[in-house]
Amino acid sequence: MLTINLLWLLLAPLFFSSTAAATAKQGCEHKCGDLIVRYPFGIGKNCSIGIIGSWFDVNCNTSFNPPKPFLANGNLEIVKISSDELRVKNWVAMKCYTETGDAIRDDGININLTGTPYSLADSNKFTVVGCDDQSLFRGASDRNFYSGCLSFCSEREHFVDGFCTRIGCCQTSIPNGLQDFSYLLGSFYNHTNISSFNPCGYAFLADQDVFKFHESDFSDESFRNRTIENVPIVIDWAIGNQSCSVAKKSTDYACLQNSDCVDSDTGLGGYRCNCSTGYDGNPYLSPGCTDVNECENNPCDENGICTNITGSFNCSCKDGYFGDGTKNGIRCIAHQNTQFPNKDVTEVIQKVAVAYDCKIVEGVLSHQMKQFVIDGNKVVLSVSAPETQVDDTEFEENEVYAIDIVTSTGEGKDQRY
Ligand SMILES: *[C@@H]1O[C@H](CO)[C@@H](O)[C@H](O)[C@H]1NC(C)=O
Ligand SMILES: *[C@@H]1O[C@H](CO)[C@@H](O)[C@H](O)[C@H]1NC(C)=O
Ligand SMILES: *[C@@H]1O[C@H](CO)[C@@H](O)[C@H](O)[C@H]1NC(C)=O
Ligand SMILES: *[C@@H]1O[C@H](CO)[C@@H](O)[C@H](O)[C@H]1NC(C)=O
Ligand SMILES: *[C@@H]1O[C@H](CO)[C@@H](O)[C@H](O)[C@H]1NC(C)=O
Ligand SMILES: *[C@@H]1O[C@H](CO)[C@@H](O)[C@H](O)[C@H]1NC(C)=O
Ligand SMILES: *[C@@H]1O[C@H](CO)[C@@H](O)[C@H](O)[C@H]1NC(C)=O
Ligand SMILES: *[C@@H]1O[C@H](CO)[C@@H](O)[C@H](O)[C@H]1NC(C)=O
Ligand SMILES: *[C@@H]1O[C@H](CO)[C@@H](O)[C@H](O)[C@H]1NC(C)=O
Ligand SMILES: *[C@H]1O[C@@H](CO)[C@H](O)[C@@H](O)[C@@H]1NC(C)=O
Repeated sequence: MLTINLLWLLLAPLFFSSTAAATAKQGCEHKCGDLIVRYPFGIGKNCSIGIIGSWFDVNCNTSFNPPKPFLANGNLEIVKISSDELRVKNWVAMKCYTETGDAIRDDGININLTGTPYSLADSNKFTVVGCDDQSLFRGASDRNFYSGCLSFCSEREHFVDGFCTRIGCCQTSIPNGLQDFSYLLGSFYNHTNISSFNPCGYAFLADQDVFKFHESDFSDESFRNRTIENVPIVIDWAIGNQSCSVAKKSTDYACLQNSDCVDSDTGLGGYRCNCSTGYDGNPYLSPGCTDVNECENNPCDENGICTNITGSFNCSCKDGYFGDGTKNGIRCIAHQNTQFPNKDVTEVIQKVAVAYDCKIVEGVLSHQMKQFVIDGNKVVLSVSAPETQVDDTEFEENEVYAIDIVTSTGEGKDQRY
């Protein structure tokens, strides 16, 4: 009995996670702690894309609980892997001062990713937090890029909570494609006079949508650790250093069936693969991207019929409806001569009268009109009453009616009788 139960537990993940199959290479682990590792990245021997060395290896260190994923034998801890970027834990420069202005701690940052498939994304903002701090960001490689920002303030300033507004916090843009860069902190007055509420200054890169500045950050001893943990740096990645057009001719071209090649926009060369519209899966893993059944969450009109076709879907309409069947286009419209009885009009007239707090005067009929016939046989009753009965009929195309309605604020009875 126990064996069977265990077997179930072991087999269940294989049966139910069909996406896991497309995530990692066969026989490879696809998770390290909470991180989902999607090929071309991989955990363990021969699990990542091999053609460009071991840059896509994820070192899953199980001596931590939960295990921590690091990039390519380095010390960059990965937070998230997406189809076009990576997020890693932050690098925070920090400089702290005593009351008398002596620097007691000075940690600068120096990163060199030259020769790797990785570079800083321009969605990062270079950020300085402090009230007597300035930092210079230097990006080397084959271009010389310098940028910087300074923040100067006293306790009396009005700090805007949640926003980096140049008061206590400043931010500046960086271009994408930087691989070799450094930053460290400097000060004008060594934090003298402000050390009571702001002993340290900080500089770091931050995904512009994630970092929120708070005044309490100035005196929070755990600010650096919190930022490292919670504010990721966005890293662009690419396969190799060739453009799509060149890579397509090579034997190790990575984009498999039904996928498109997308040139990296970092200026460093390289490309990524993307499933073509109407297909999904992992474009780097055999058999490539597969046809999606778009009809699963009906993309057509509610009275439409969806047909799954290769790479797309078609919409049409059910019997009794016409149109193109699409949700946002012509949709599906009921054929006009189906079920439109005269008593529907009687009901509508009644509803309008009620809305205006009026009564419809009984015994008034609307007649169909024909050529030379004013009062045709088909009629519409303006209000149903026990004394007046008319035949149930249905409206048809091209019929003409003279609508005759009398309303009253009184009883709705003709006083002449
Ligand atoms: C990794 O791949 C190489 C070349 O394909 C092969 O020689 C080697 O045995 C593989 N190693 C493992 C652990 O599968
Ligand atoms: C895992 O991390 C520990 C602690 O930092 C370190 O000593 C060890 O070498 C790491 N193991 C691997 C395989 O990287
Ligand atoms: C970064 O690494 C590249 C290649 O490894 C090297 O040429 C360059 O000088 C390094 N940059 C710095 C600032 O050390
Ligand atoms: C700040 O500290 C540095 C080094 O300790 C010193 O050279 C400089 O004069 C100090 N500046 C001020 C304004 O105290
Ligand atoms: C610090 O405070 C002293 C005394 O109030 C003042 O003389 C000095 O100018 C202040 N320094 C700065 C940098 O604000
Ligand atoms: C920050 O993290 C480091 C390393 O994990 C730890 O040694 C240090 O005590 C932490 N600092 C604070 C203020 O939590
Ligand atoms: C492109 O990558 C290849 C192999 O990784 C390397 O030998 C070559 O120098 C790179 N070319 C450029 C322009 O970086
Ligand atoms: C990949 O394709 C999806 C859907 O077709 C699109 O939204 C996305 O922008 C594409 N990514 C790249 C890097 O081209
Ligand atoms: C899908 O719609 C197109 C355009 O209306 C039509 O040409 C095609 O034959 C349809 N395909 C199927 C499988 O219904
Ligand atoms: C559309 O749906 C997918 C997923 O179920 C199938 O794999 C495809 O074969 C199917 N395409 C066609 C043309 O039927």
